[in-house]
Amino acid sequence: MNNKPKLWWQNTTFYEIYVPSFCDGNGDGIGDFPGITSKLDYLKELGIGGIWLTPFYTSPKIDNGYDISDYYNVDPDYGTMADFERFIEEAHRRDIRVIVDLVLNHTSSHHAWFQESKSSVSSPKRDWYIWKSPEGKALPNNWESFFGGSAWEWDEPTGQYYYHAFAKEQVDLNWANPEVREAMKDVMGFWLDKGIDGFRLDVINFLKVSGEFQDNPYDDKGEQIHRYDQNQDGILEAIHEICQYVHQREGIFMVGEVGSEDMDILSRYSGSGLLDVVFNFNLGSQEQLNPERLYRELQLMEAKHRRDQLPTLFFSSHDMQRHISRFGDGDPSLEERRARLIATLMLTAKGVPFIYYGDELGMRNHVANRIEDMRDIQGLGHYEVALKNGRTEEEALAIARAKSRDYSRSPMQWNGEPFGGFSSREPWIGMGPHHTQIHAETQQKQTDSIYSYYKQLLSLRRRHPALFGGDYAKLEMRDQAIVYTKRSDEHEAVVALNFGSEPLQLNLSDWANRELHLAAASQKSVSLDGPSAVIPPHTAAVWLS
Ligand code: TEU
Ligand code: CA
Repeated sequence: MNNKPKLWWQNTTFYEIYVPSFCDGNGDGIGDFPGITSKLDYLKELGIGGIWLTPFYTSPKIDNGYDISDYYNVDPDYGTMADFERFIEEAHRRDIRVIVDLVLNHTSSHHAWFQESKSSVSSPKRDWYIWKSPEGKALPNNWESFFGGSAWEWDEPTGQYYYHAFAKEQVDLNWANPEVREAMKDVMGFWLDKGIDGFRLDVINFLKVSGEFQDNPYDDKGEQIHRYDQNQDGILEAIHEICQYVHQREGIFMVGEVGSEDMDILSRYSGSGLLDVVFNFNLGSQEQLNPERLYRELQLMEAKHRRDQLPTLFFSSHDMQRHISRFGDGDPSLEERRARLIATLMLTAKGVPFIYYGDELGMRNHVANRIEDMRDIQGLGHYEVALKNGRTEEEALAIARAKSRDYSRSPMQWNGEPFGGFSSREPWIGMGPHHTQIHAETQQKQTDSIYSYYKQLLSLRRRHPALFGGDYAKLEMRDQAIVYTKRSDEHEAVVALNFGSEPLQLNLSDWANRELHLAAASQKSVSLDGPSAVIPPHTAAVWLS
């Protein structure tokens, strides 16, 4: 990427809103559009430029909306079409762009297309999904669903199996069928006409499965390797077709979820004629904080992106645990300091940042202790499978907790009220820990809160060319610190992220050609003596010229 952004998304910081958990406007315990719209001033004040909305279309919500039964409507739990239109209008009025999450890979089993498809083997929509007749009732192959068990579901009336990479209520479409591709382009056109600014495309590398249906291999831990059910031949043609259609309209941004940590696989999917960017999970998905690994991944991102590609920067999502909890080593005194280091990395490094709602407040993981409190189909699905395989309830619960994605989905913590100001009644999912202390209302008033630190970083990133654009001039590891210089024309930024437990000495004149000023520090105590600086343990500092 050349260091001067030309397209709006190249210098935009996005904010992911998990729609059911952000703000409940009508008091039914579920987040909705009137709620989200009422919080746009908060987002403007924070300084974000784009919103990613998770699916809000009509859905039985087996997987919280990633199972769409009507692509042309808003689910009544989330409001009306008029509420959605008003939200777009109000976001745009504040110069906030909106991208919507679209699930092209599968529909809900309640969708009229699937109902038609399963009505008979000769249905005109039979071939819209992936049906297989094996010998007798033997499974077509060993492919596993991500939510536990086989990816094949038997349909007794028509005597065939259908394929589902996720829940059996999320049926995979057959993208080899041109009618499917046309139908989905129509869906995209519909939402573009509503004025949205782009799409986040769910599991976009799943659209094709191998036509030979070979068994998948297993790794040495016994986990299936998804070799034949994703990243298959023909996938890029399908994505190219969608992108060409969407990019006929100017300025529409397309970010793809390609669930892979392999940068060589990822890099196939973006660039000219394809997606604008893909989520690179390699950086933010580590289970524990490992600065060397972060450094290596940053180097790899630099090496593996061509100049027409830009990486993404994110550390939490609705599928991941919150980084503050993952990286805190269970030590409350480290959690927030490390979270501020990560925020600094995310908002100063090269790439398109995606903040996950509540991370700007330091919201912690929510833990469902009992199976009755668990909401996520991925946790619940594996629980059922474990019980079926003869595990005890206790063992099954442990497995379910390892698989569940509830951790990061608890309601946004707006204030100290019992339901966090999210809702007036008990929300659909439990509140996060310490929610009466950790919330927006107090943090907005405190200049030294993590919220205020995010706000400061966002403001720097919006203003400074070496931060919103810029290429790395240097990227190094010093003991346990990652240090980099970014440059854009005459502008320079130096960022030091001291993850270690010892102070870091830095001679700034080694890093930049110009005189720098300290623009932000994650703790108060960075000391400067001429061009030499001392950065305390677990502290980040940003200098600008
Ligand atoms: O996630 C895709 C995906 O690969 C996840 O299942 C991921 O592997 C898992 O969550 C890791 O714990 C997307 C959406 O982001 C997710 O919320 C949906 O459940 C899924 O697609 C199906 O639509
Ligand atoms: Ca509601």
